[in-house]
Amino acid sequence: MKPSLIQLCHLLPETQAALHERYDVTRLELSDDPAAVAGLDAGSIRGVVTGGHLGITNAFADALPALEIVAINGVGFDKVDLPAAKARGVRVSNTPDVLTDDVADLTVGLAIALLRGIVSGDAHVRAGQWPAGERPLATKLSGKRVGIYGLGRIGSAIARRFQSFGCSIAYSGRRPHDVDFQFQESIVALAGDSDILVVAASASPDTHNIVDRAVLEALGPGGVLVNIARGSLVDETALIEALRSGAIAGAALDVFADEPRVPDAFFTLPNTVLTPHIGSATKETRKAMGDLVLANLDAHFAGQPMPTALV
Ligand code: 8YV
Repeated sequence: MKPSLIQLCHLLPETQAALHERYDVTRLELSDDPAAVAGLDAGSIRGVVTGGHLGITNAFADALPALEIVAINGVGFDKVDLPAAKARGVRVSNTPDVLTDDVADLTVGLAIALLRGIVSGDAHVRAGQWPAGERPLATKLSGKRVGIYGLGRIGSAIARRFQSFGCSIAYSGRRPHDVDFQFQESIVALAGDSDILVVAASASPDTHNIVDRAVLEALGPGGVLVNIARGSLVDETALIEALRSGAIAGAALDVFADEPRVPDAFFTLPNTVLTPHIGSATKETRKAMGDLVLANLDAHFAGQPMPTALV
């Protein structure tokens, strides 16, 4: 008999097909209401497949007494209570590495789009405004000082890309790494020495709203913020205020505190570039992520070690 799974996130059709071949899959929306699983034989559900941005709540997991594995289709595990999973003997896997390039590529793309006015330039041409006048001059990227908060796998890939633009790299985070980049003890100090502040750390209670008013003031009127990590790392109220007042020059954001809801205030701020959490959203990467989700599930149900286990 195929093991029964609940699928909470969207998957590519080929991943979906492979999942259905091997497992008995029920597609559901994540909910804290135990009624969400009421129509199912909850006691038969042995696995949950979920997105990094979705995770699983303890209430949902608790409604599944036979749960053995939560396979995250993403690198972030901030929406899964790992200690609670461990205490219950539920295993958790994620999909690191395979999405690193895409997230790092997007970071550089966002920085260039913001500094060079690519999005507003595109709108200008499409609106037929070019004959009426030139766009204001933009800001150069090459050679700028880039500060990276969170020099993990993704932060390091971002650093390598900006290095190839002749940018200097500094970083901050939990601890210094064995790298040639300058380590700053605090994110305020990092922001104070950066033209471009990139948020690449994972979300946790320690990093909640870590980019606050003091950090934005340190970044200053010439500085820009790029966030490709999680919206919860940035105090959005302070950011909107800083963008309005000119305390910083601009922000490029792929992630928001309450996705997919984005504060209306961002829509009217011309010094922003906003994307809908597309860091890993390419066909190639989503295929690789799906393959890794399947590999983790298959290993678990075969009694083998999972390739990318968190717990
Ligand atoms: C995706 C992500 O949005 O990897 C993560 O943690 O947030 C993104 O890659 C998501 O996980 C896709 O399901």
